Amino acid sequence: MPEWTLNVSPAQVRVLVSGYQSWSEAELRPLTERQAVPLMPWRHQQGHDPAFLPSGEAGVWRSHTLLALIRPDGGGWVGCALDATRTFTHWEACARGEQVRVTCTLEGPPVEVAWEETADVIATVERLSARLGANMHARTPAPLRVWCSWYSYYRDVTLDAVLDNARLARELTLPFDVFQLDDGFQADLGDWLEPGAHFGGHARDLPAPLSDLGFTPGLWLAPFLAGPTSRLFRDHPDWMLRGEGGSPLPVGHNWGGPYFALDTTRPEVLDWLRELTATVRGWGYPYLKLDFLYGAALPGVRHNPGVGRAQAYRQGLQALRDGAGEDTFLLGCGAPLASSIGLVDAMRTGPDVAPLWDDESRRLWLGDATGPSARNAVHTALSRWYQHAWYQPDPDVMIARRERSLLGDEERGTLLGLLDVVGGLRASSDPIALLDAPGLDLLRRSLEISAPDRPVTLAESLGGAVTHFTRGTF
Ligand code: 9PG
Repeated sequence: MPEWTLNVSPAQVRVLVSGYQSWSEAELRPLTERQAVPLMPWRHQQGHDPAFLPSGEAGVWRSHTLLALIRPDGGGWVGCALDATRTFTHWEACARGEQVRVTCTLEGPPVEVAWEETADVIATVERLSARLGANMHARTPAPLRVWCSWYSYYRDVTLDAVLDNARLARELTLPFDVFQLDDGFQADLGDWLEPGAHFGGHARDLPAPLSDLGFTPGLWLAPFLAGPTSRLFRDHPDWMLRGEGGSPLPVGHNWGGPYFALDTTRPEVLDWLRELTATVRGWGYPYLKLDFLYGAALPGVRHNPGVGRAQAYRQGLQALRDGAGEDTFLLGCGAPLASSIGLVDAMRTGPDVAPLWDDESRRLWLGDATGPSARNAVHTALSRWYQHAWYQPDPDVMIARRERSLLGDEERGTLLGLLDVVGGLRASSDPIALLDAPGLDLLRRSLEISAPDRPVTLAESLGGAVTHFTRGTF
């Protein structure tokens, strides 16, 4: 375990940390503060790495893959894994009197790790992050503009609602590339190929009319999950990741109950995953949002115990990529970040946006900034700006509507400004018929991709405001 002792007063230092998956918190904070640990134990699986939770002690900060310490003059130290395919890299910075101790622990086979002292932390973070991306052959495609059904229709989505929005978008010449159907179309969690009763159709019937309207059809899947009432779970209980006692391990609580994950060390599971993405690709979906991917990376008992968590995850994702083909655009979500480089085109880099700015009671009192809010989404995505070298970042949707939203005008403006800084994928979920003229104008502005066709550094995009961010005032 590499370890470094730095002769710097902890009170002088801010620390840049990132949780391992899309929804986990990432932030830049004074080292002497306390990294929050969610009070609700079930959030430890859904938003964090249960094998590497924050310690909860003041002056101790944990981070996955990359960690940076910044002095007031902008100099400091940066550590970064330079490969991350089969290994999780765990960093810890710890205040010790007038020194700081940093340790790096690998969960998985050895990988090359960089550690540098630098006069310019931001530039060094960018450079090391780019090396990691290059080692893993990051995909950095052109940004897409996506309409997604989730943040207004949620699970009540219908085939007609998506088509009505697509028709209106065409009529108003809104510049979307993709129309993406989210959660709510399927018979059950895991039974993706059969329609749910209320959806009013079958997901395979959507691509033709969407393509006729000139949009690329997109589909949401949580391909590593199975609900307890699903046919997938009933037919293949032996395919599930297990707990120490031998029964299927619940890997989270959503959809009204616990849910389970597939064990991606089983060859028959990999076959199923390949077949799944090949099937939906065959229905006419060249854009897939692959969600809740963390399920395959959790600690648990696997069929092949010789395959570690990071490696099990990666081979599951590889199977999804193989089935989908190279020409399908894959967006990862709820996914281990560094372990996905090279296999996904884009990645959600924060928790969900919601039509409200902040959920303070959950964030501050319950220690959980992984819940849906505009603040959590943009704050976390911004704190991962350097990951643009790994994939196209997805900071989640803009909310332009005034109706059915608690966001004020200023908050909508701030959300748009920060989404613009993060760059990457542009998305909206507003029911288009709900938008008045200023709302439509705001939506059009949010779909303008102002970022140049090369990655932008934080310093470039924020200009003078970079000190505001690095001082941790946001
Ligand atoms: C569909 C949604 C949308 C959304 C995704 C994801 O921790 N949680 O319980 C949790 C539940 C849902 C969630 C994120 C976290 O949202 O990010 O865009 O696709 O699933 O169910």
